[in-house]
Amino acid sequence: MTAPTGRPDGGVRAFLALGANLGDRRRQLAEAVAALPDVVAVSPLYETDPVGGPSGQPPYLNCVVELRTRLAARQLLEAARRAEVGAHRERQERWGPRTLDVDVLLVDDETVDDPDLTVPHPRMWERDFVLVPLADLAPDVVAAGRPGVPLPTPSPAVRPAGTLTWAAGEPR
Ligand code: GSY
Repeated sequence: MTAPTGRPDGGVRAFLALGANLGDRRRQLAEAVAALPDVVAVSPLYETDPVGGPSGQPPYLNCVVELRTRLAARQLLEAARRAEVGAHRERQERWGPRTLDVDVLLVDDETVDDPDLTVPHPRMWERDFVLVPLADLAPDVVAAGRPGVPLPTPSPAVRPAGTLTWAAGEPR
């Protein structure tokens, strides 16, 4: 594991991916954004075909948030878990439908390789439901992670679904 390098202002750039395919998806995402620490930007929403898991799952609503934070990846995982509990998520079958999933994607150049946390997220570069909203917020990051590959764009499997109005009622 390496610690984040930090910056003179004390914060680093981090990205979390949010997804929901049960319940009031938009509300759960909005409440999660409001509960997460140090959020500075929220991507547009996308309605996306489920990847993996049992067949017949409902579509996901996905977005990515950008943080400017002094928290390390481990602390961000704890914040993500708290947000999931807040959405009444029970930890059930792997890849199964859920009211809220929050994944730590990137925390500056920090790397973690623990049984319960791998950063950068090990599957992020294969998932258009992550890459399309991440490219909206940080095309530089996506381009650097996939040199020579065009930026991902919406598709029939990753459909624009508006923007989030978060809990306080303010558009982000
Ligand atoms: O890994 C996040 C949960 N998840 C998703 C998701 O958020 N969106 C889509 N489209 N498919 C998914 N499969 C899983 S598991």
